Amino acid sequence: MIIITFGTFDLLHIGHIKILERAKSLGDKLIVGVSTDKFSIEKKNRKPVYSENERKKILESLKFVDEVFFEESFDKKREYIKKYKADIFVMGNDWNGKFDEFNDICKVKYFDRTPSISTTQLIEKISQV
Ligand code: C2G
Repeated sequence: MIIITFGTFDLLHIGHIKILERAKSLGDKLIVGVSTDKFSIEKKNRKPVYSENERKKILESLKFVDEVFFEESFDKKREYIKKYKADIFVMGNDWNGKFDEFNDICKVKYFDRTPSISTTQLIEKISQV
């Protein structure tokens, strides 16, 4: 079973690790679409702290991540799912229901987010040190 998930994964933290680990536990291969800097800025209205190449390399270093590619936009999702022949598409439930349209080509699963941690909170906490 091939699992696919997407995200910016900036300042990788335990919330990211948990969803990636749970995603991998559903199958044999986990493919991650890491958002390009340009797409991340469109989504979050701020530049990621780590560049797209750094975020890609950090994800590639995780033992439960098998392949990482650059996610350029929301509307290429169907193309990515088909290209990587994903059986299951995993996202955190902050996206609950948002990707159900892809249920015709794969199983869409939403996992609970890890509470009280986010990249934005981390940046705020670090800037107060
Ligand atoms: N996440 C989580 N718990 C947190 C923070 C994040 O489970 N405390 C999950 C998110 O739900 C998401 C993944 O980690 O599934 C990556 O989070 P982000 O880097 O914030 O990704 P996002 O901006 O939601 O990008 O096309 C989809 C988008 O690229 C998703």
